[in-house]
Amino acid sequence: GPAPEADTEARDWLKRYGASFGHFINGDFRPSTSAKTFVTHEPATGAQLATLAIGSAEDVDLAVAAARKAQGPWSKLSGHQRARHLYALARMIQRHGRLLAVVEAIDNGKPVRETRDIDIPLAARHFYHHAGWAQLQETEFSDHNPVGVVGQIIPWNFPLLMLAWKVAPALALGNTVVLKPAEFTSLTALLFAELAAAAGLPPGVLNVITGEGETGALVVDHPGIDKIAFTGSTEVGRIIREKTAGSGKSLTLELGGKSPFIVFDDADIDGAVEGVVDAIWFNQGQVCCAGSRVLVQEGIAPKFHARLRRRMQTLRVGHPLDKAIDMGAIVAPVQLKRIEALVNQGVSEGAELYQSDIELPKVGSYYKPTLLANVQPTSIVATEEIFGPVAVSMTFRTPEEAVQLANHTRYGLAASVWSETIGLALHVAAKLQAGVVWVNATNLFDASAGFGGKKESGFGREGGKEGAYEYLKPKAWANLKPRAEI
Ligand code: TXE
Repeated sequence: GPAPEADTEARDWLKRYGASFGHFINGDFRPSTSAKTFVTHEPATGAQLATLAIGSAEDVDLAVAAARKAQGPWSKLSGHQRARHLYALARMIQRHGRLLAVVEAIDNGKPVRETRDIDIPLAARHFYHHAGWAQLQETEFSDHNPVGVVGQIIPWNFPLLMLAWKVAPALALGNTVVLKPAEFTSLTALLFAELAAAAGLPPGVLNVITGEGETGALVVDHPGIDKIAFTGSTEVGRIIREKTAGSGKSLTLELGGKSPFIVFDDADIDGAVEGVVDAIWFNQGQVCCAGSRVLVQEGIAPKFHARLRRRMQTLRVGHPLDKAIDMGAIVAPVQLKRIEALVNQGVSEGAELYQSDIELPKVGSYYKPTLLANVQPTSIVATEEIFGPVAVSMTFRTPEEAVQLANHTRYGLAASVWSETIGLALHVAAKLQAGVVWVNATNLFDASAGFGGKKESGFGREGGKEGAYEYLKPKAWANLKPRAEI
């Protein structure tokens, strides 16, 4: 069952704030200038978890002003000095890893085993990695300046990890931040802000404004912000792109996906089945690069589906703090309803529905591991991001047909290719329209590898040197006399 002492540590942290939070501005928590609040719930039980402030225009003004004031001195620190701050943040995440993991699991509904082993360590790693880029500021980026004050808007599927992906490179390269976490999952951002202050991060370098989409829009529209970095739905990404066009603000977008997972006849079948488990049932399928479209070569299809369905039966769904579970709760009832509606529509369009026979917990937002087989490429479940534990599968005959099916989407975030013939896998990988292609693997991330999309999955990269450049502006130094001759 749920781990009781871990639960107590998290509850004590919430109690310290009376389960009611203001914004984090200029190094301190302060109440909102407006009286408007919203309530965040525990996906596992539906119980009320905390009351959060809705950021007003005035709150955003204050945060931007604090970030602006801090940006000059922050950017004038040596790369080495900024690196020390990033190392301190990384160590803080590690030292409080258990508390962060439990708060994240309670707030988001994802298994604590995953937050403990994946979300939190990867977040720490991201700060360590970017401390390295800060160290190299003077040598690698001498002809670049920081962008300035950055507005960062993040989603709820990997709350602390998405914070790390955005905050670490921004701070490393001399920018300051106004962060707007997702309304379903603001708690680890607030806890991180508390830890950052304790680690000695100068006031104003990182500000956290909570709220819903309207608060996000206030950040996007604020004239004192030089860049917006957004991860979230394609719809909101489109609005932000339109709003920032012609505003002088820089922009990076990481949006939805409908990533193909291609299994050839000669694939290691057990490896590929485990791959699907990771691709679509990890984090309840709420993963932007989830391998949600399983494309299987005809010859292997019956055997592959049989094994996949058998494996599905063994997945355990339950309370996020229960370390024996494979899947936790869906982030919110509204997302659960969206998943149910899409699956029903898929079935009405002719898909074969397979779900495991397990019983779900009686309360809370849970959904069974699901497979929709024999899906038509034009069916809504083959084209729309479901963002839940639902794999859709189709078959193909030739590699050319696999490539065609795989690229038949408006998205282009990730892809996964499974074959024991490496020449075939690489040949196909080269033709896939995706920002990242995994061969005989899936969902692999590293702070040093730039992650991002093609097509309507967005633009810009997070992680690695490409990601560092997203937080810099090049500056050419004209030290040559203009010359007319060619
Ligand atoms: O996303 P939103 P939602 C997809 C996924 C999911 C769907 C809806 O398919 O089912 O989006 O999720 C803020 N101006 N992804 O509704 O609304 C919002 O407060 C500025 C994929 O939660 O895009 C939150 O902080 N900001 C995705 C953030 O944007 C606005 C992860 C994301 O919320 C805003 C999440 C506005 N007008 C959902 N409106 C991925 N790529 O990983 C909202 N926000």
